[in-house]
Amino acid sequence: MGRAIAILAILTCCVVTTALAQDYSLQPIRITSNVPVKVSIGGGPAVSSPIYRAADGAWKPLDVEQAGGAAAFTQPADAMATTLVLLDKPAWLQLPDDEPPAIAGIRVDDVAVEPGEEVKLGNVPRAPQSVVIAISDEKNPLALSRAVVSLNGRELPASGGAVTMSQSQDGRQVDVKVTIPDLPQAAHTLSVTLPDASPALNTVRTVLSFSTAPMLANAGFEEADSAGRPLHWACSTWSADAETKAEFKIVDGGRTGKALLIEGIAGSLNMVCGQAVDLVPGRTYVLSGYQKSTVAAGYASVIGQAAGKQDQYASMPRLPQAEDWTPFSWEVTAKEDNTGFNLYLRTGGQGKIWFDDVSLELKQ
Ligand SMILES: [Ca+2]
Ligand SMILES: [Ca+2]
Repeated sequence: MGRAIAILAILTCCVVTTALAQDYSLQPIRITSNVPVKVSIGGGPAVSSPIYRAADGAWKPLDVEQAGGAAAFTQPADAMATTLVLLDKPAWLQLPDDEPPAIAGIRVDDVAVEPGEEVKLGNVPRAPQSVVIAISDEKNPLALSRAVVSLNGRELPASGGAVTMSQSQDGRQVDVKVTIPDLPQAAHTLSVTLPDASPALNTVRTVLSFSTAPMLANAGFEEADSAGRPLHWACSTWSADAETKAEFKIVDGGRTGKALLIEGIAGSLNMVCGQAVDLVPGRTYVLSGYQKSTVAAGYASVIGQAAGKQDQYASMPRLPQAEDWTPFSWEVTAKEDNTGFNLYLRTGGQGKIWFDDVSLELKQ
């Protein structure tokens, strides 16, 4: 059975290893019993420095009888419930080892990013082409044959792309290089799982997420709801009074197709159309688009939250009045330690402003 599984693993395995790589996999025997069971293993198993794990986690020598091509032992009294047995302890194995490997470094398109169990790259103009994850273990080699690399929940290379691994001579350091295939405009996750080659298979996992979707939905203002307001944008008046009258509409005559019209008509007028944006704190973004207007009142703001309250409140200078479609551009850096960012297109007072072909992108 164990052999059949091993063959299947070789056939389906995605991993290309270098000539240096050794097979560090072990064949530990897991025994679960509350009474001392006698275990006999036939087929002439290799027996060398046999050990077992006691209930307190310590590894101890195991008495093994060998006769007639079989190895037999009794589950020791201090290893009730569940224990692991290793009949053939390789010279490289260091025990005890209860620590999973560590993520020593991550490089995305050759640029170092902060390593961790969760790495959020946020919105990117295009998918990375290569991701290299350096993994190391203090005590034992890494079990490359048990590595799992998945893109959007599917193992590579079934999901496209490729994985190569290079392992250090002692086996304790591995660079996992993932070549990312062409991806649709959407949110993506890449996960890498790798255990050490100890009997417990202490495992490290890291998940990188990134999105190649446009940061703003319906940024060309072609889609309206049944009330004629822009889909994916929340439009409202802030600090309105009883006289406030304003309109938010998708209208014809855009720079391309349709456009967003915000019109202040009467009363106190502070008008916004906004949507949530997935900004990474510390990164700089460029908002660009086109506007025309009857008054010099339009602008945009990014508002972030910290500790559950509004914190970052960044606004661009007022846009000039413009009879024809006029481009604008504004750079904004997402404040550290903020989350829950929203971008607002806005205007104040009476008058009309049209927005079209807006985009928000990470600054290169
Ligand atoms: Ca370890
Ligand atoms: Ca348009």
